Amino acid sequence: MKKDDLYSIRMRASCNGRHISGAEGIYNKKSISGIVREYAERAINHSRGLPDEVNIKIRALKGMPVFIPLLRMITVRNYSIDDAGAFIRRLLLRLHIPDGVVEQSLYIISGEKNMRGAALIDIKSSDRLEPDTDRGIRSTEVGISEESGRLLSERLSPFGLDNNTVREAVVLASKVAYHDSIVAELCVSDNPDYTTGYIAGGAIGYVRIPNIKKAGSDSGGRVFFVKDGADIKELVHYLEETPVMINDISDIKGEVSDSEFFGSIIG
Ligand code: PML
Repeated sequence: MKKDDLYSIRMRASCNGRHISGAEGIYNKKSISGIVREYAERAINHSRGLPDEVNIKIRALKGMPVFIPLLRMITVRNYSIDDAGAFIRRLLLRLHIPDGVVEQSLYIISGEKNMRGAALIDIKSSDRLEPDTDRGIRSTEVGISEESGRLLSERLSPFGLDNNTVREAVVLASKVAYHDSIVAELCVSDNPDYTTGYIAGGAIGYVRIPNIKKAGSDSGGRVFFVKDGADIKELVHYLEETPVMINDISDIKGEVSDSEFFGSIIG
C-alpha cells in the first residue's frame, strides 16, 4: 500500500446545527467516487431526519498510517438499564478506575448537554484534560483495509451485527484503545433509537452493553479514561491527527452473561 494512494474521507450531516450523522474512513484513490456516493446516501437517509448541510471532505494522507489490530469483541447480556449500570460500574472498577471517576463519567454521558467530542478524565486526579471541555476531543483519521473490512463483515454477520454503526464504532474504539495512555473508553450513542453502548480498552477488548440508556433519549457521549501522568498534547495529537488503519481482525464472540464474562473472559 503506497501512501500516495490513500485518502481520508469524512462526512458530517447536520440540520440547524444539530448533528444528524457522520462517517469516515481511509480509502484507496480508486474507491473515492463510490465512497462519496455511499456517504451522501447515508447522510440523506438517516433516522434522525433530513440534513440541511452535508460536508464531505477528501484529503490525501500526508504519511503512512499506523497499522493496528481490531479489538476483540463481545456482548454482555443484561435485561435493564439498572443491570447495565451495575455492569459498567463493576467493569470500570475492575480496571482500577476509582468510584468517583466512574460516577463522573456516568454523569457526562447521561447529561443533557451532549459534547460532540470525547471527555478526557485523569483517573487519579479526576481532572478533565481536554483543552476545550465544550468541544471535547474528536478521535478521527481512522479506517480499515479492504480485506479486513470484508473479514469483519463476515465475522459480525452470524450475530446480526454487520452494520455501519457497529463496524465503525469498533474501528474507532480500536484506535483509541491502542494508545498506551488510555485505560478505557465508555461510549453511549446520542442516537435516540440506539440503546447499545460499549466499554473498550486494551485489557478487555470491545465490550458491547445493551440497554445502556432509555429508548428515545438523545443523551450520550464518550469518555476516555486516561492514565495519570500521560502526555496530553501527544495523546490529543494521536487521537485527532495520526492516521490509523486496522489490518487484522481479532476474535468476535456473541452474547455472554456477566458471570461468564467476569468468570472466564477477563478472569
Ligand atoms: C454511535 O456511533 O452512535 C456509537 C455506537 C456505539 C455502539 C455500537 C455497537 O452496537 O457496538
